[in-house]
Amino acid sequence: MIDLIRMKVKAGSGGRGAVAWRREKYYPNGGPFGGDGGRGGDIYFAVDTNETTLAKLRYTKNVKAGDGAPGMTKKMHGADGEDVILRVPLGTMIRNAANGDLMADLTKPHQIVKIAHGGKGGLGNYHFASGRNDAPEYAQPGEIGESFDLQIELRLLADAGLIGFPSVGKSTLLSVVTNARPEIAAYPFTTKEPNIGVCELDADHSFVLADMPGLIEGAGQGKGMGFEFLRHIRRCRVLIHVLDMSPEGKEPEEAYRIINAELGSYDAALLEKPQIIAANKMDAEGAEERLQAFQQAHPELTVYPISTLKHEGLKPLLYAAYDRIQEARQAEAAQKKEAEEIVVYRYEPKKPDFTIENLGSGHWKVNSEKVDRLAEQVDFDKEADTYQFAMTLQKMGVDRALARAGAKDGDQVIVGTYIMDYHI
Ligand SMILES: Nc1nc2c(ncn2[C@@H]2O[C@H](COP(=O)(O)OP(=O)(O)OP(=O)(O)O)[C@@H](O)[C@H]2O)c(=O)[nH]1
Ligand SMILES: [Mg+2]
Repeated sequence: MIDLIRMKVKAGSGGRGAVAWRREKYYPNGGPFGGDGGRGGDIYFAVDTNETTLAKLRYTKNVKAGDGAPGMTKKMHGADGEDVILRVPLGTMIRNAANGDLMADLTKPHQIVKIAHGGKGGLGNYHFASGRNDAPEYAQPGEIGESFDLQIELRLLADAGLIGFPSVGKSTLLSVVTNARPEIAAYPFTTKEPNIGVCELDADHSFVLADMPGLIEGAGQGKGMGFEFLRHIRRCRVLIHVLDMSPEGKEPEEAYRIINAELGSYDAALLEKPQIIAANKMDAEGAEERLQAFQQAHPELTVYPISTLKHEGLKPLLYAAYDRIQEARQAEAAQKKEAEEIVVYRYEPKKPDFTIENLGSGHWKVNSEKVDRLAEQVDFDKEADTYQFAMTLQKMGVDRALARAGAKDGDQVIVGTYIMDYHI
């Protein structure tokens, strides 16, 4: 079963800015004219509700988005790199394999997340022209695209999960009450990975149901791929425990006991989940006696006798499941609300509003969205405006940071798309 894969992703790098000169009839020795490099492509993950496994990505080991093209003459932008969108099933979790950090938890249909950001394109040389240097030979290189080693895990997001020994009729039940078409056969371990379907009781009542591969004794220690299956069960809100009442099946009381012992040995929290008992194959001869024996052994349990084959007894079982799912949904919502209410003050360490980049040969760049926005509003032809802007930068600590980084009197500082002279 494929539900845990690794892959490397690399966003595109930005294209290099161009060093070019204006050479036209009336400007034989025109100024710098090199355009900016294109942006590198991003890497996205998107939920595709038609997918139920990660199988399609199994052999995808390296994914790379397109690089931005270099800038061109006449201040023309290089083309942006192609983005890549990888489609994954609902319930996919994406982790940074280097440190285990959760980068995305895709729990909503149509959710899309950007995992690796493409690098910015470098600025062309026309940005670097200034009073002191009207022929800058310098253009910025493109930024390198982000790259990650990812661990991608699928945990099925089902409201209810069908559990039980092999061949008890879990997949048959799923096929009868949902749109899913799982494989069904008379031999054990027919289901190798969970199937998922939507059970629509009526226009307003529906839930997501998944069958699980059959569990056996020792599953809680990993036997019969037990770990793989139990991982999925963790995310179900409610469990429907299917028992085989036909004489061919394992004795129901024993089956019930073993499965619960395995759940508990894997993770005690699984035993806290609401469990509904479906006594299947009631059409078989001798089923009635087995049901009675089971009920006597477990008077505390409500048992729903069904025949999946004959479509009998299904409605009461499904409505009971629906009610428990609703209770679980409401409890989750209340818990979430409580968590939101508790967090009133959150400590946010203050980040500086800018960073300083040394471009070499006396050129510096101030990287800052805030400063870029301010610069947009400044009319650099007006001395008062320019002065005001310089004062703001000083107040923000940009001058100090430049001095600390080693800027010298007369160096050139790129702010947004403008060049300023640096004076101590
Ligand atoms: N008589 C009778 N047979 C049933 C009923 N439900 C399922 N079966 C039969 O039981 C066998 C196993 O059914 P599956 O649905 O594949 O069982 P499963 O629990 O999904 O089995 P695994 O995937 O191996 O864990 C098939 O031959 C079904 O036709 C029922 O209500 N009555
Ligand atoms: Mg099955």
